[in-house]
Amino acid sequence: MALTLAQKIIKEHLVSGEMKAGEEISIRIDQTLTQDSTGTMAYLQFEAMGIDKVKTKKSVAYIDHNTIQSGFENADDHKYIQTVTNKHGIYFSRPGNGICHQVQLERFGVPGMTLLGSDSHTPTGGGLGMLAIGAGGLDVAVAMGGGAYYITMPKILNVKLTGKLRPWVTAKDVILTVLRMLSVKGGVGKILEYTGEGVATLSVPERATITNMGAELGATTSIFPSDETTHAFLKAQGREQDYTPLAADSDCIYDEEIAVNLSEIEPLAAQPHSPDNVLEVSKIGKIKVDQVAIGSCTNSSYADMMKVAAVLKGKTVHPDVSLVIAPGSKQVLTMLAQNGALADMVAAGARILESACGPCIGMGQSPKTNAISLRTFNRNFEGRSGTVSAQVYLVSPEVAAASAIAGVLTDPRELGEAPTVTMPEKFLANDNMVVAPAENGAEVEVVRGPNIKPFPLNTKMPETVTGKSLIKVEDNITTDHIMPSNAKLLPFRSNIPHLAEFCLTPCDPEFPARAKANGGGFIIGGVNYGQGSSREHAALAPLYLGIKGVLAKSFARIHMANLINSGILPLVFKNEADYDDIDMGDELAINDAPAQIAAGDEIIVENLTKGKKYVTILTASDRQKEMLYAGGLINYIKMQNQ
Ligand code: MIC
Ligand code: SF4
Repeated sequence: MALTLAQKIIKEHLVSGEMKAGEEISIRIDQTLTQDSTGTMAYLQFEAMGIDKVKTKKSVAYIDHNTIQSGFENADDHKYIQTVTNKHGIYFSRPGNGICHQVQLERFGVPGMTLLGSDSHTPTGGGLGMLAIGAGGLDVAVAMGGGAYYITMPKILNVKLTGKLRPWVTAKDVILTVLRMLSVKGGVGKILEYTGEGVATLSVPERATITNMGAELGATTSIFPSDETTHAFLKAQGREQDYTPLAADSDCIYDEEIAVNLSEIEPLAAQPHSPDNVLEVSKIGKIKVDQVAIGSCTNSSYADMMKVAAVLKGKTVHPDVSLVIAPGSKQVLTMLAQNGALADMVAAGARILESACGPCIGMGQSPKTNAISLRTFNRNFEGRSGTVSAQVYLVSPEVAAASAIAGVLTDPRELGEAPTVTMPEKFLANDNMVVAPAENGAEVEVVRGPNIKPFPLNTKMPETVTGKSLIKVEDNITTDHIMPSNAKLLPFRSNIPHLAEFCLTPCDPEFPARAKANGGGFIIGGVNYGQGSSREHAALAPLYLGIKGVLAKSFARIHMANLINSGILPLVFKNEADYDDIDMGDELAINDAPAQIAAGDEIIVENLTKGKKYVTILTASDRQKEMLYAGGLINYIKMQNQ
């Protein structure tokens, strides 16, 4: 049978299940990545599994998120991750080496392999023709231990690219176009596969910008073929041996298809507060800008930075704009330093940050009150910058640089001829900031600072699951709402009791106290509940607060998996109108819960306060049902090992 590229890679890695959209399958994982803000938890869970050495082809732990060390916590976490990875056969990318997705693309990604990462932007690897998927830390821990990764077989959506980008129009504008077409929930349950003659016009880093931000569509992943462009990129990285040509069969059948003509795209921006709120820069107009931030795993490649440097060269940043730039990796930063582009940036007035996530996750550089901030990042959720009143626009590096000079949002086409940046024949490859695992792990002592607290474990599912409706939230609630992350909270990623005090507080500051006072209960959510990051803290903090179930109109993929991994029921209203019926404080009950779950997909939730019954749907495989009975994945694994 003719297969798409994603299907080919899945077939090659299939451990169980049938490759039919909607069916549960499991796949073998070749590579894993973790970063520090999800890594501490993932390694604590890996340790709990009692496995000596990782069983993957390559596992890498990055330190890139929690890099501001304003207290001992982050440094303690770094040390814990460095020692625990050294012990268990995992490579350690030291702070300063770069953002996980950028470095993985440059140094480790291999076309045709599977990559599972405890970060939602892991699909960046799809730019190299990898099947790269973001997941909760626990799923990554299981994969490191050699366990298969379970997903629902996605539909394959063909994004057919024709034409060629015009000057000043970028890969960022391509993915913003797709976001405008499909919305932040349009990719749920799908893999986006890019094909067509337009593919050959895009470089690997440009492809990676597109697959990276596929996460904002809610897609399982996105993938480009591996072709001569991929070959040249890997060769320039000194990794020609990792190249294999890969493409879909010419007669394969896609479940869905959209067409994007690259020649028609204009410079775009995603307006506050959602990545799909997209409009042409020229239509938004020349709004005054207070901050410009360039970097992140979406747009911090060598080529992006060189274009920014070319725009800034010989100019001065507008006096009312703070321009910060974080080159994506040590490779990029070193090359900019050597060829003089860094000097052009500094001379123009840019504030250079270390190669890390930085402002993208609110780790510093929060803008001023009511600021307009232009960012080359991938998420502009309200408050994510660390300043609740800030208005964040997502733009290309070219728009960002042009606007930093002008002081107002600027369509870079006004600048005349666009700079041409060619890929270097050789990237500067020096992996001296990647520490190889110890030969003899048994001799390594794992260092645990006082910030490392045990993670919460659920208990077996009771016969009757009861509790109050503790909060009712709108559509598109992000994990940034559920478990806010900023410079003040990120240092506590290994301290769930502390984090739980902030759970859902952007929606309702009283939620944690109410949940505790009631001994837990239920969350009522709208459409696409839990979109955004892979952080399982958005499930672990509710678990700690006693949350038993979330009743929502629909869920984002990774968050739903994280809830089940924590033994929390993700239930979807069969009839969306029932959402309106439930009020905060209503007493809810699921009678004979395990029996109802065993009997099928429909679970009856009773509203004891209103004397009503709601039909909800639990989309869970038999294996996930077992996990729910056991009280989460760790308890399930423990039971199986008994
Ligand atoms: C994000 O961009 O939201 C993060 C921070 O990278 C998260 C991971 C995390 O919360 O630690 C993600 O995308 O998964
Ligand atoms: Fe880091 Fe931002 Fe990328 Fe998340 S989206 S991995 S915070 S750069």
